[in-house]
Amino acid sequence: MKIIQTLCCVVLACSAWAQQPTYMPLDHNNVSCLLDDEGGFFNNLQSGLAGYEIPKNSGLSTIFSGSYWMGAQDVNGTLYVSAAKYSAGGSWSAFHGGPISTTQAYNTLAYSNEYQDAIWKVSKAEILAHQANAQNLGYVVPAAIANWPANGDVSLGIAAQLAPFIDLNGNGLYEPSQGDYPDIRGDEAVYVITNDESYQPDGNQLGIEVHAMFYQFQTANYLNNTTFLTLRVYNRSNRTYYNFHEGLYLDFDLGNYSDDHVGCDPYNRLLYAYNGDDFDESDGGQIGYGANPPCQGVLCLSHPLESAGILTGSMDAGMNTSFDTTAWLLMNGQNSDSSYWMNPLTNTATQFLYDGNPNLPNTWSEVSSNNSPGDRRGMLCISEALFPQNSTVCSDYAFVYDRSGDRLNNVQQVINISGALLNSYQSGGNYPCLATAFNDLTDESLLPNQLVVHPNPSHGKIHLTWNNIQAEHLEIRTMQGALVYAESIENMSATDIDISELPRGIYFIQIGTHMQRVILD
Ligand SMILES: [Ca+2]
Ligand SMILES: [Ca+2]
Ligand SMILES: [Ca+2]
Ligand SMILES: [Ca+2]
Repeated sequence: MKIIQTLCCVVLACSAWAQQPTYMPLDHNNVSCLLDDEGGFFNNLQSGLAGYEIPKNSGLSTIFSGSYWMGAQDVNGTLYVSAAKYSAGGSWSAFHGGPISTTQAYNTLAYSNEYQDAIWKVSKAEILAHQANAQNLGYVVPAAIANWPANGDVSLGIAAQLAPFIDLNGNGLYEPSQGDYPDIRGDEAVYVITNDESYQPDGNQLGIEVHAMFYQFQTANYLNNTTFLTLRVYNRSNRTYYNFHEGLYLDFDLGNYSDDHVGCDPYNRLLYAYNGDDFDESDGGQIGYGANPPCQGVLCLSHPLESAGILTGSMDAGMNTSFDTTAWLLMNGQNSDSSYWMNPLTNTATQFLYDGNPNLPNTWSEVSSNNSPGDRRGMLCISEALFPQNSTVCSDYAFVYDRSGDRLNNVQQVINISGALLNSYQSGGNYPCLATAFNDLTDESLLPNQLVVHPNPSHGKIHLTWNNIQAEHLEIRTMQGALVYAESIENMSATDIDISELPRGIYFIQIGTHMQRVILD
């Protein structure tokens, strides 16, 4: 039983060291997720329950837990790794709440008063009300805005500039009573500051400060099922790093944890989990999604992927004794015995495990490999060749979800959503890593392209709608790629088609670079 195993881990972790994470929920759209200030996210180690619930208040969840893996080498090739794994036998975390103190003031009352709970939440509505009222006589700044961790106390060796804010008078000081306000993205955001220096389980930490902003939009489209993450990593050590790797380690549990599959799509920078069979049963500890289980993915908007894939038990066999080395090897596409990951179709080394589409039979997926469904964990990783001291690496991610059809349709939809978000990002959408100030307090700049097919499965009559897609033709192809239908769609945004004469089966509808899978039955 998953839950009991995890509770044992929590007891071990707590007895090994007394750090207590502070938890904060983010639940402003159809997702309710739990965040903490010890390098973890989407989990609750104290209760042993999954922490990424979707739909909100359903008791159903797609991710059990997540954590950061950061690693790099110095000029001599020495390895530095700060990586957390929730079940790594008593030292599950490599991060502790709060910013780096260059004077090692971590145990002072001033530091612990400020950063005992190194996690903050503020909403767009609170900021708008603050903007409207800040100049009024007798106005009291609300706590969520007053407590924003914008400036660090330099007398404690903390950086002067921490969380981003709109600085109306440009003096570098956060003065909410003068109208300054937090620079967030989304309708609500949770901001977390952690470092890998104040807690050192093994002494080869990087000396980095990690700023994580998780944010959500409340919308009528798929963004309502999306959580965004911006990570800003500050190198506050006295070393220049090479081959910096940043990984997100995710224990997907798609409802019932024991019947899942995982795959990746390097082109769309995506790692995703889907159910390994058509029905997600409940088990004693976790409600299952039942029929038509969803697909849950995570993609990196800012960076191409360095590696991604499913992590099997044999890969992390060495984790409890040499976890840092194993995490580093995995981020580099190697097993814990240093052998390289292999693609069985090409018989060559690969950084991407199961990089095929499970809808396409001649690609490498857990479906085409006839794998037995089971408990799955995955990792996706990006890299920067150079990470000098006093510099920052910024990365934008999105956690995307779909449950509009059967389990494999949902995989295709998650791939399509990822493609739409990447298009939006690469055409200069309003994302934190792309801008010095990103709080324009409107959502209109975030309107990704979409192609919607209804109904699906279909008996032949299909209604299609799309927006922001520039293309001259709509095409329908078989799974083998044969063209069976084409239509000119210039200056259109919707059409009705009838393919009831075609043989029953799976088809792909394509407009420009956007593709949807439709089942004809
Ligand atoms: Ca100011
Ligand atoms: Ca499942
Ligand atoms: Ca099942
Ligand atoms: Ca799992």
